[in-house]
Amino acid sequence: MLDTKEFVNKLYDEGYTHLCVVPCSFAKNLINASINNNDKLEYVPCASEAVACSIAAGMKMSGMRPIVIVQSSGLTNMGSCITSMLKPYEITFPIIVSWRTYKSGDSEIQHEHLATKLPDLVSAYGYEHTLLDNENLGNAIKQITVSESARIILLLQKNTFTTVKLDDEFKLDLSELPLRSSYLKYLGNVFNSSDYIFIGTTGNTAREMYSYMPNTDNVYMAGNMGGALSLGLGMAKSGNKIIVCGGDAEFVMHMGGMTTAGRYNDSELNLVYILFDNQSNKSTGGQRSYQEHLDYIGLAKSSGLSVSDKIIRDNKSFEIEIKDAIANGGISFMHVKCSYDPETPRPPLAVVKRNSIIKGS
Ligand SMILES: Cc1ncc(C[n+]2csc(CCOP(=O)(O)OP(=O)(O)O)c2C)c(N)n1
Repeated sequence: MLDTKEFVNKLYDEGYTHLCVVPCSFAKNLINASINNNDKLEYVPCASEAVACSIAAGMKMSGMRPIVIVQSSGLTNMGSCITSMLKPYEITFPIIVSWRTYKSGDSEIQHEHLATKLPDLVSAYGYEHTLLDNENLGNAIKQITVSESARIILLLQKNTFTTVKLDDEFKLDLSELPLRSSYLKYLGNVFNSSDYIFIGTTGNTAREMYSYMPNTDNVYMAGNMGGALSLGLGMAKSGNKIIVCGGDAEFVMHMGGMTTAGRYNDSELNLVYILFDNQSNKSTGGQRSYQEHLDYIGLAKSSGLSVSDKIIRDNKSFEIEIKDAIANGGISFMHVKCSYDPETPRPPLAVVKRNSIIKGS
């Protein structure tokens, strides 16, 4: 393993200035070390990998020294930036991609394809790939400096970095807010014999739905981060009644989906997006999403969704608002603040695969 604090210090000594990141649990300790030492190596949390890549390109063009860190599924989001910006404009900087693996029978089906095809994808982008050395820190730093000016993508394996806890001053305190499970249990009780279909997003929302609302008709969207509202729109357009249980990081990843959805907000449709906002990426290690500057309700409203003006922070308000959203029809949006539940198990493969069953109207 690499000593994470030393690694960050060495990157700083080499002149690196920023880590442009969409979190992955493989990079959790590196992200924590960067946040703890933000004056040395600035942590730039990004809504999507496309955003991370473009910011890094701009930084490099302006004389800064960024490093991009994303997970394998996110490398696909960077495709346009890599092939139509980095390549033709000959911009290079280190790109570290965590290589998610897959075991047969595992329910993390979002990683199955790239578990074997990641090198082919890297090659199709016109890059070579190298495994980041996870034993020799000096060599790992050298690999990074080489990739500064070459088309090489560094692949990060699990357990490469030693444990670094986030300093207390950077930790979130959500203790005043209801647990997400309290809202989910309510949905589970009210909708258990209804014709509503629930979509759970990648991250912990889907996992918690499996534990806390087992008797509703649930689609567990293990991957496709950022696509839940659009998936819901597609399903709702054929007459299905849909409620999406989303997360704050998933919500912003492809926020353009909301501007498209707003065009279809009419009473024929039944679609509710509930943004369960725990201000963090719970499932990848609890990194803050740093999105407190966002007025989610204002964004949804100006995109054309039906919203109530209230940020929901308690169960009673939640019950009133979800009833209203259902009664009014159209496409509704709810911003619900919540705190952390203990870890719950992932839905098993057979349950996740039910996603592929066509749900007719
Ligand atoms: C394209 C892509 N990039 C990154 C990830 C890694 N990832 C999985 S879940 C997640 C964070 C989800 O956070 P949020 O939506 O707020 O839900 P929470 O886990 O907090 O409930 C991330 C970054 C991914 N699955 N796909």
